[in-house]
Amino acid sequence: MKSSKIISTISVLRSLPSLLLIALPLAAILTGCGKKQTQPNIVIIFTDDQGYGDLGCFGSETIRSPNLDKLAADGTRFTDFYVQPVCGPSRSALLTARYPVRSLGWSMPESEITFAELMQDVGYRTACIGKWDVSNRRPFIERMPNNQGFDYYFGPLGANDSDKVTFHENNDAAGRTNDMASLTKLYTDKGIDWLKENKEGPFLLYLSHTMVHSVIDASPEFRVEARGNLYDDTIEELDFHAGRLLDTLDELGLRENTLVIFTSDNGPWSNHEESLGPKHKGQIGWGTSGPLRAAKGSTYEGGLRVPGIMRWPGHIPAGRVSDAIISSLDLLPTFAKLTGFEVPADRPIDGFDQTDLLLGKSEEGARDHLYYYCREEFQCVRQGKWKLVMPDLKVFRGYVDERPSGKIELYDLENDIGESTNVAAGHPDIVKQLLELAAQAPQLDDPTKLTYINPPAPKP
Ligand SMILES: [Ca+2]
Repeated sequence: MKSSKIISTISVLRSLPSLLLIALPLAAILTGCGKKQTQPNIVIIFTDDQGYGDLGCFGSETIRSPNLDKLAADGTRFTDFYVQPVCGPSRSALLTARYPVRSLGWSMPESEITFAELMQDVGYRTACIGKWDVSNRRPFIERMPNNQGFDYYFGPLGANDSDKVTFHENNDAAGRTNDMASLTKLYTDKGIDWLKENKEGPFLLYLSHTMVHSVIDASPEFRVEARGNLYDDTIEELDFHAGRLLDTLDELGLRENTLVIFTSDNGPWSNHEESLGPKHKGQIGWGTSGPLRAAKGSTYEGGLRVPGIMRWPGHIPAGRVSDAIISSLDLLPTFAKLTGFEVPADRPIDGFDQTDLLLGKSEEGARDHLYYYCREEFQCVRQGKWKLVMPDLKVFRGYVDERPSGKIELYDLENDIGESTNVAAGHPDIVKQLLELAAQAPQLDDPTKLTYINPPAPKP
């Protein structure tokens, strides 16, 4: 562990008794005395720009996704699973349980503590394969996966907007390709190899796909020319390779003791003309938010509510559909409970331990509310079925047609999932309550910490 994270070391020392409870059975595994592994393996399959409506089990009538549909049938499908509205911020929030105004998105500093680092400390082998996107898309070694908790890394540090990707393997450059159709199989092959090498567990595999971020492409065997929808072809290829990964868990006898999580980093690209830059060659990923309003970049639901699926046989109820509010922010505190590490105590943590929700001991879950951000601007808050959109918003993203209305907006998501009717005027008490909650939303503490994909040149 790095010296900059010494405070969390102190908090770990304080909790030695509970660590011993974990360490003892772990030691039993390591010494081969035949006791069952008590810490679950964890596999996260994270797609890019896949919309809420872009899976069979989330209502798509055109995409065939038998493997992920089966994953949902064997586990729990979360209808109210939230991420952040764009790539880098979504990843820093996922890895640290901290809103991007704290974890800083593309600009995530070395001092952030990821769940991978914490799991290394309790005996896990860890790998990140695929898109990283929290080191400003540059090889700043101190902010790359090997120094942020992952024993093994293979993938591109950034996105594929330019129709090519440059790989790193650990901290070393590892070639490049402009064959976007090859990426889903490549990452999956690497993931399967790593699983075989680390099957003794416990392990964490974070498989972070480039698809279906534009520029999209699918391999010839997944192209359905008659359908004429490359996006759907690309999702079907993702589903096929997710199936291969799940089959590998079965073949290695790891199905029962592996928690598998599937989700997307943000909503889909919409068909806004601003998205049709020449570099995309017309291959914008025309995903769909299903019944949700807007798309990637927006803080209407389509921007950051995405498919969420979790399977852990015998632990997570099978065939369940949950409408509890749950976020990728909640993974770190939940992993803490499941794997035996302590949540960092030296900094604010925005995630909640959702273990009881996962295990079926709670239906409502641990999360009472959720804050929504676009870039550094706080924009909305949800509590229960109510969602408040703040007035006077300044930021919007070019991916979507939506523009701020300038008014307070209140939506009843239970009865109006598409946020079509602003009911603020009829519910002043709810508006007041949510405005009080909004006043507590975390804010960027230092305006010089604005997050950028590419950091501005240093001032002379
Ligand atoms: Ca994305």
